[in-house]
Amino acid sequence: MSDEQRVDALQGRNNGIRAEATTAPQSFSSRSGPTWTEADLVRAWEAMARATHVLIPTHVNTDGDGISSALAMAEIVRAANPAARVTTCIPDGKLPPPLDFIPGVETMARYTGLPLPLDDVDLIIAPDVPEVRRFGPLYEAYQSLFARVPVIIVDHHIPRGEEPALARFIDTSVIAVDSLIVRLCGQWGVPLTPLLATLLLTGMSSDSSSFMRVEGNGAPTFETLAALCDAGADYKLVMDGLRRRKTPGSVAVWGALLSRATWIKHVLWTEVTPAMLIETGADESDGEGVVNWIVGTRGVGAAVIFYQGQGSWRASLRSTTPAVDVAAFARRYGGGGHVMASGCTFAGSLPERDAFLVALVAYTEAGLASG
Ligand SMILES: [Mn+2]
Repeated sequence: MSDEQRVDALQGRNNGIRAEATTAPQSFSSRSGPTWTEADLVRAWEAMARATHVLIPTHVNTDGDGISSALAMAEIVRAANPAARVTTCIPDGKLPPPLDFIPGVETMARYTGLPLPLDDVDLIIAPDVPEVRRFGPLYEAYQSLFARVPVIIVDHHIPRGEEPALARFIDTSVIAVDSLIVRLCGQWGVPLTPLLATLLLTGMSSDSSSFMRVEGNGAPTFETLAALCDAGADYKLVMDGLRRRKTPGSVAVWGALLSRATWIKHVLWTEVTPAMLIETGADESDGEGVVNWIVGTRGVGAAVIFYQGQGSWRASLRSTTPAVDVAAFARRYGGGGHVMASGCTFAGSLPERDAFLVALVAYTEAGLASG
């Protein structure tokens, strides 16, 4: 089947839903350095120093830098205020099994719908998210808490808006929010303990595909890496945990995902269905790295992996050039992320997934033509 035929076939199945108008992706002011001031540093430190109970959730569908940055911010709060109570939390209750090696992850509360003891929370730290809505079920259940309590945002994603915050520490030029936290430690005078260094290394390695992606010419990333190693980061633990050690299910699910990877023009896509997970005995997170792997295929402009939920899809997107801004594409579906790595969730079944693909193909071709 030719690419055109594939697109036509998809459009046919959509009962005539056509691709969205193929405007070239707008260039978004995506790469900005640090946004914060001395006053932000002081205000945030003072809030941590006088807090009674600090809530630090990670985002839904959490990952290496999500977990590690929440635990790292907890260590920083303990440095500012040894008497404070700190609750770190997985807001959808789901810890990807491969991340169980991260030191301290067993101390994280898991929100599964049962109430958590959060009544006296008087400070929220939101690492690795542009807005607290990314705490999903926890945010839904505790909206009044989130409305009442001051929030400190620490993030490297493109901001979605100007949600009220006590302070925001945003730098979209760093590979991982953990690189930003290394800098904050220096600015706040928090010593890098071996535990803190191990956590921050975990996030940096996780978000950079083990340093395949770097900041600038690479020097800023490797200087930070050297500082973490000097501070006693457990390099072997992190590399084994993130890269060498795999679950038995991941081998089976990768095989299934790669065998059904399909090209449409410059888009390469695949999907995880509930049936595949049952057949392979895999967890949804076992397929997580596949999209990073297939996007490196010659000829790809954008790659996407779909995760089929109940009446919904989660899409994880990657592109090979800023001209195909997948963060802007994901925002159309209420998602976001980075210019070349993003995600979103949308309702529907096969027709909606196909419409998404048709739109992504048109968007990718337009981006490649303009870039
Ligand atoms: Mn993350």
